[in-house]
Amino acid sequence: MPANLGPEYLKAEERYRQATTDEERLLALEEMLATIPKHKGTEKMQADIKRRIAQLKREMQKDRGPRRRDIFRIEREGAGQVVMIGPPNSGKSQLLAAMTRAQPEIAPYPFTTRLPLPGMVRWENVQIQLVDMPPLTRDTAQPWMWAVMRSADALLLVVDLSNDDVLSETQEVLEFARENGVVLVKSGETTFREKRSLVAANKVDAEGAHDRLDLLKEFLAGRLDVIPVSALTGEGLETLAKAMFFDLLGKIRVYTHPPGKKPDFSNPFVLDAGTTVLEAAEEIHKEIAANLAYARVWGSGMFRGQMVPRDHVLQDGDVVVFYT
Ligand SMILES: Nc1nc2c(ncn2[C@@H]2O[C@H](COP(=O)(O)OP(=O)(O)OP(=O)(O)O)[C@@H](O)[C@H]2O)c(=O)[nH]1
Ligand SMILES: [Mg+2]
Repeated sequence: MPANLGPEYLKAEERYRQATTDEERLLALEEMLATIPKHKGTEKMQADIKRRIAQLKREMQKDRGPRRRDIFRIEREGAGQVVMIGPPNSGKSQLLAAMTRAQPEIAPYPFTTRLPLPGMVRWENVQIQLVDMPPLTRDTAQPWMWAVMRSADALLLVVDLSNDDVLSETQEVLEFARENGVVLVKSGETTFREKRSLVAANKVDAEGAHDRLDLLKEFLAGRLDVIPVSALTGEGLETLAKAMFFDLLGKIRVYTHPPGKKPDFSNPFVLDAGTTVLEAAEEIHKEIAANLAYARVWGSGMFRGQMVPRDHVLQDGDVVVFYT
């Protein structure tokens, strides 16, 4: 037995043993691989896990046919996939309808939404995929919902400021998710179980909403950022879309063009914040990266077309021209 297997790995292994379906087995194996300490002593184990994953995937491919899980898999589109979660009736579907062209069912009673439904949020010159989900409650949550949440780029927790129970509802969702291996965190680097998340405090138009908003912020104490919105009046939706792009997905927009041409500002390259000139070249065109001599950058204040080294970190809105 090699030393230093962490508690996360041991839990994943336990989940693998308890798994009753191939999907659960696969998720557990992938988590085992992600959490196993990477050193010489575990090389054999790592290889063994990889072999089991490959074999399981082959088996799952074999008995194809229209499989249940395929109905619930949502193809990622745009700058990133943000999955909405929250208590019943908080206005998730209304928010999807307000921010995208999707037409979900919306009703004044809980448990309206039964299936995931994606839509595209258009913000400035980028698009973000937003996915509506059924409410997340202990009595009604389906196993596929955890799979959708885990494969999302980020989560948007939608809570209801018209409801006196907003704090307990919020806490309940956070706890329930954590128990199922989905930990909502603010931003930055995340581990396997953590998901970058943001709270949309919806129905800010309702009576008493601002008092509840203050309580909610106090309750979360900076653990998660809170953006007050109204899916009904549209208040805060622009701010929310912007925060989803920059804070939640951690993206920037960069423009480029061949030397001597004009950039196309309607068509940005969407890159991770922190991307360097060389990494950008790699994303945009491998050939350029291989022969990159230097680049010029316009934007981010002090840069007016000056030469920058390959490890220069790009900012949102930069125009970069590569010279090979
Ligand atoms: N006042 C107000 N009402 C809202 C707002 N957003 C949604 N609602 C209302 O809240 C109710 C529930 O909205 P839904 O969008 O169906 O809520 P949901 O979270 O999708 O509900 P489930 O699918 O059951 O989880 C509806 O009556 C909406 O019209 C808002 O910003 N302000
Ligand atoms: Mg709904």
